[in-house]
Amino acid sequence: MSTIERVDVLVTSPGRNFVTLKVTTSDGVTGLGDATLNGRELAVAAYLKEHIVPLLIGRDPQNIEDTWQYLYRGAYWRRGPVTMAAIAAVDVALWDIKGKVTGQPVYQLLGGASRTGALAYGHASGSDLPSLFTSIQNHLDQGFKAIRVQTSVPGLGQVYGVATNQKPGERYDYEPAKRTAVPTEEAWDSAAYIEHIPTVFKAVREEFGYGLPLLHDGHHRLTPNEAATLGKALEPYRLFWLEDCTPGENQESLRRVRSQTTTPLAIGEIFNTVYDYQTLITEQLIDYVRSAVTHTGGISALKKIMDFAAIYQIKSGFHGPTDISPVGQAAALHLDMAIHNFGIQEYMKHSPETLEVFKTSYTFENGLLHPGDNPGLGVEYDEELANSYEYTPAYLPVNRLQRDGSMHDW
Ligand code: EZ4
Ligand code: CO
Repeated sequence: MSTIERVDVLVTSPGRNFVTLKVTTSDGVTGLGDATLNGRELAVAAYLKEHIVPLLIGRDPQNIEDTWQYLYRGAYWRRGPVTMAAIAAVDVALWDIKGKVTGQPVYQLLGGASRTGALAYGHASGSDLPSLFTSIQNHLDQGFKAIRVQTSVPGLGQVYGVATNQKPGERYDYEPAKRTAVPTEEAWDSAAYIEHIPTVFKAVREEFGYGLPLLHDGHHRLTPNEAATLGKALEPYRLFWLEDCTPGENQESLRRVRSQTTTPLAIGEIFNTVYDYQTLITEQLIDYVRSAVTHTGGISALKKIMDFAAIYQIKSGFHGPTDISPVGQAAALHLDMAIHNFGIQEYMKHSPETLEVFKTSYTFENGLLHPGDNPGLGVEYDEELANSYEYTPAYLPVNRLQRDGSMHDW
């Protein structure tokens, strides 16, 4: 029997921080898993090193489900982003190994291809309408067939999702986690935002027409009633979805939004288990599951969430910002290929420096992502190059109300 012989927790920082788990079997097969938790990376690295790696040595790498249950139930302390990112990294690395051992790309092991590729959406942004239009056009020129739209809000400074450095032909390069000793601070005003966003979508529809799927991320800032107001105001512009319109800890609060607007709703990038979705799914309060494989316990767990969601006609829209490593993104793409209720996949291209450390086999053609057909996930990690990039602390920003400086959701 092949056993898990060695497990390495690899931290690198080619412009931004990534934590990768590398599992090596006694047969010399290696598997990779993503354990990156933006702004809290070393907590997951320590959880893995101190508490999980010792438990993996000697286990049978083939038994993915048993290992998942061993780490989830066996810890006694369940759930939470640190634990579930660590379990995800193990799960994904074992799927990578199973793919390599069987000579199959992971999506084949998950049931095979349900589609020719995963419809991807890119991130356009602008501080005003002309720069936003340039950014949208830039994405269309790169082949994107669906686009997320974020803009500045009059009277506010830097806000979530707006790249400051975008020129025609350049890669959208918005990284909210800044390499500062303490988080940067942004100012917020929900009323100004709710007033402004519908005017932006009106202008974008007038310029680009109604055929282009458009998305928007509210980034957890509104109350249920404010979110309902925004959803209604956006109905004429037929969004593909409105994401994270309100924080999701209280699942029941989505009832108010859902009952008041037909704008499709997506949520879940900070959720970590199926229980975070239970009410949202069974009451059909959302249309799209936003989880990342990396933050939801891996391929095994997210596949189960999607099978549960399928019963309620809810689709996937997995999280794919650049703080999900290429390993995490590849894992999402294999799941995207296999599940029936795929919706869309977020895609922010990683920097050239990142893609030198992580050699990927996935492709982006005609608006669709494909994971490639290499055995396993199709990602290789250049450890020597990775070691030349030292970990640099970075924090996501915090948000304060412009009016009086109260802390608000970022
Ligand atoms: O702010 O991943 O939809 N995407 C997002 C992301 C998150 C970052 C946080 O690390 O909301 O840009
Ligand atoms: Co989001």
